[in-house]
Amino acid sequence: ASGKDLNTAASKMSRALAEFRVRGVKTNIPFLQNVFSNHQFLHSTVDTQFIDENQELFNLKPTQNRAQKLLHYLGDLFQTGFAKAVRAHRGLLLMDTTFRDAHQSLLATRVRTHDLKKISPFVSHNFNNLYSLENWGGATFDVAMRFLSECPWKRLQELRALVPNVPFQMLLRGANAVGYTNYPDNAVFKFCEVAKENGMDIFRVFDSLNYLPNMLLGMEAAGAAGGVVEAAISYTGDVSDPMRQKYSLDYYMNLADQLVKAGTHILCIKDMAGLLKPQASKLLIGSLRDRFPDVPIHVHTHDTAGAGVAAMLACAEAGADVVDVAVDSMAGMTSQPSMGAMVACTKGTELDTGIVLEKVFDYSEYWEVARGLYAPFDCTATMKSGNADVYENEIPGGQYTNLHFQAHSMGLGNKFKEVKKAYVEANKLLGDLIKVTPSSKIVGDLAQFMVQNNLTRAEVEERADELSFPLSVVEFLQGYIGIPHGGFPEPFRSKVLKSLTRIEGRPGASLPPMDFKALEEGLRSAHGDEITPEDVMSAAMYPKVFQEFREFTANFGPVDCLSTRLFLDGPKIAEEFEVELERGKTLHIKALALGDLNKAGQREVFFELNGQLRSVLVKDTV
Ligand code: 3PY
Ligand code: ZN
Repeated sequence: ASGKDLNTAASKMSRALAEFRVRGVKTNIPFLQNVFSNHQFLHSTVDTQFIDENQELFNLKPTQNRAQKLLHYLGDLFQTGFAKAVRAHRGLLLMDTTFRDAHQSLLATRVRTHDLKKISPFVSHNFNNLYSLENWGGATFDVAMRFLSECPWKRLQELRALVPNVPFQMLLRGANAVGYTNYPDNAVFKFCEVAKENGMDIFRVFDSLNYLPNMLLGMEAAGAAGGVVEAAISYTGDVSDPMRQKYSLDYYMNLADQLVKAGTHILCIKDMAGLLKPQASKLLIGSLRDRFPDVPIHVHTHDTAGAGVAAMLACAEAGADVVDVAVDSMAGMTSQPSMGAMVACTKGTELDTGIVLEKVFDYSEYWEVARGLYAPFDCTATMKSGNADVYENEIPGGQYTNLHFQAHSMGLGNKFKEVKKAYVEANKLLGDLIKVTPSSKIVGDLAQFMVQNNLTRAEVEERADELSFPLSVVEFLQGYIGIPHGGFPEPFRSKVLKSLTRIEGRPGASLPPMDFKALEEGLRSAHGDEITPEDVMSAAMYPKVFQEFREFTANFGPVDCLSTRLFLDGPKIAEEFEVELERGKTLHIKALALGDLNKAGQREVFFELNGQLRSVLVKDTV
């Protein structure tokens, strides 16, 4: 294989397999037998096309337990091979966040599977040298069901089918999985297992307090599922500022030591607020590179202050293997730095990404149009730029946009500045936390509480025993999400909690295991027999949201098949359109007319459906 081919998912896999072959191990495992008896694999070069054309060779269908165990062993070799290929790769690798964090940060996570699917073949054909495509986890799981009325698992399955050749990456909130609070351990394990079965490859695992026991749990769950484990240290403060002692270089190096010792395949610095300045990048990434020469380093940032490209270049120069970008029209501000800028700035240098700039332009053009469909959710409706004040308030990208939006919609537009100031004070009250979902929400809740009640930090501290704090704040102090670096703030904690219980150690350790059988039975009696293991996991993560999603689909059908304009705005009178329910099953619909309002406040709406007149009665909202 040429050096360039080593970028591709197929050659990463084949490298790992080849390494296995070199060791001379014989196997009875069908999929390896398949691959090893394939003449092309054994005797010629392979690239992504090899996977595209020989997908049956990679069907993992273990028939017995021994095979399953061996697969674990082989899976482990594969991950190791993957990590080695990443380290050996020349040039900078990119993760594309357009399908997840970019729209979580700019469009309130509203991008629908429909629009992701349309561009997926293009990504598969033109971006097969990406390190990975981040397309799942974080807030997407919740939002898919809650606001888009679509199944997050179906998204994963459909994208996997359309993009078989680029590794998929998800964001796992450690012991919080894809939720906002700790789940029982077995729920996190099962979640990772089902995610892996549905096509997920790389699990970025973080904890919102960098609380090691929570991180280890998530890493173990991802590893046991056979995923590539990418342990992520959430970054706050400024390692290049000698005045910022709490989150110093030593703090990060010690944490990295523990994560590497625990066997992470990839080490990630997750700069969720975009605080990593070029100077700090040099120091932190340079030190990590020296300490762990064999461990791939991946860096994530947000461009809120506008220094994202500069910081990621500094990280790459200091030895990072992979950095995160979003396509140009979905980049910048609270999203990731621009893919086009990174590709152009590294072109022809040692860090050349191998990505074709012209293809980035085409990709960006698609998203510029698609982004327009989501205008009602677009942060640029009110927010016109990023702001370097993020270095002071340390608000994560997605939350920065949310708080701005909330301040505006509550008529507190000019209060955003006040909310940001309160956020700084709330953070100090809580002991200067790492701030990322869900700890960031706790700080945000306290900040809004302070603004609404016109309270200063000194007043909150003084009156802590009599104020009714938001529940999230109280639960945090009780220890529901883990223990912050440096411990809980005292005497604030004792004043707020009084005699309320305090959880010792890792919260998940004291939660009873989830009973999946009982959960499944409950779902069957509520929604009928067609309940999949994926549905059980959706309900395990979000019981109420899942129930409402199922009720909605039972009433309104598969709305995920509608185009985004139809889904958000509905049809115009006389408009004709097609809805593809599945391949070969297309509905031709024409919206004809609205009838008069009846006494019950309903209106008859007339359609032509596949040439036949149809009408439905709907509650009038005009
Ligand atoms: C999430 O948890 O959704 C995040 O994006 C954190 O940065
Ligand atoms: Zn992020």
